[in-house]
Amino acid sequence: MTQTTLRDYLNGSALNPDLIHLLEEVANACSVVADRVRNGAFEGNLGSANATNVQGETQKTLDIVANDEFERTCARSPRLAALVSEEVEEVTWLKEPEAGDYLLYFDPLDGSSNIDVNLSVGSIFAVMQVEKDGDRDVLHKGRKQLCAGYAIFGPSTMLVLTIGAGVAGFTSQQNGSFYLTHPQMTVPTETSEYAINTSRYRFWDQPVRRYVDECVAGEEGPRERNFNMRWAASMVAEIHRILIRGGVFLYPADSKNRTTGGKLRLMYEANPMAMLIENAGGAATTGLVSIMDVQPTGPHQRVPVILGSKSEVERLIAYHKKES
Ligand code: P6P
Repeated sequence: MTQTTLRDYLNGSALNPDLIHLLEEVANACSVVADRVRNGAFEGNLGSANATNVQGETQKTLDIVANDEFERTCARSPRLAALVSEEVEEVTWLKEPEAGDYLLYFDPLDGSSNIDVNLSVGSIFAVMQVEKDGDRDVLHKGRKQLCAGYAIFGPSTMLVLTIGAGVAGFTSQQNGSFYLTHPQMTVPTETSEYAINTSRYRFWDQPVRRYVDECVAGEEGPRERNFNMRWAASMVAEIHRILIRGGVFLYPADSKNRTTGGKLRLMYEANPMAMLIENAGGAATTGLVSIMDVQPTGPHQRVPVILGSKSEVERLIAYHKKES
């Protein structure tokens, strides 16, 4: 049986050829990052880079390697105008808005604190259209994303992508090529699995405490069924699990992150994942508004994130509404 490659899938779509070119370069960058992560121990790339990024987080050597790879590879795309990276404070303009068509937002290596302990990590990306009014604006709502996806470097290397309708998963073979293995990824509406860093319980607002308390109460509690909890400390791994078997992921606003508005970044973590989850039949909210309706105020803005199986997300929205 002939396997469908990522190129076959993209060429069979209605996407602009220049956007297809960009997405292929993103896939190439992900393949190289996967190799560099896999060979980190042999290339002296494990451990800290003894630097901090714009987020104030300790940069791993591989964070910098992955960012440089994305910049180098994706800059080959003829119509890419600008790059917004988690690892770089300023927006990198490759050409004036009039001379380019696309903006690439990316977290080159998400969950990198997991690398040294050999757990799944990945790269997250989204593409938006440059607006030709020439004032170099990158702060567009997530609803304007043309496509979004992630690569996950786990037992297998996969690329999961939405180009507007539906979500497709591609698995990499040794030669670095991606083949369609998960043609229609969907999020089950119902779930009994939630993901949250429960060490932050004492900081949570009441709606989140109520939701988790009810899950923990199980069949003796108001939900009258038992729940399971997972926390991978890697957003890519959490979202991938939800796209495979359902679940709800929460990194909510709390009393510790109130001033920053949450932990996860809007432009290159929350928005891309929200597009994937919504296009797979799930829901994605800050607790108060849909993530992709948030008007960005800065390239590294943080937002609260609650996303996954629609029935659980809608319950959490109702709990937040009751409190507001
Ligand atoms: P915590 C990784 O640093 C990340 O940005 C996400 O990938 C992940 O979901 C979250 O932070 C983990 O946060 O508080 O468990 O370290």
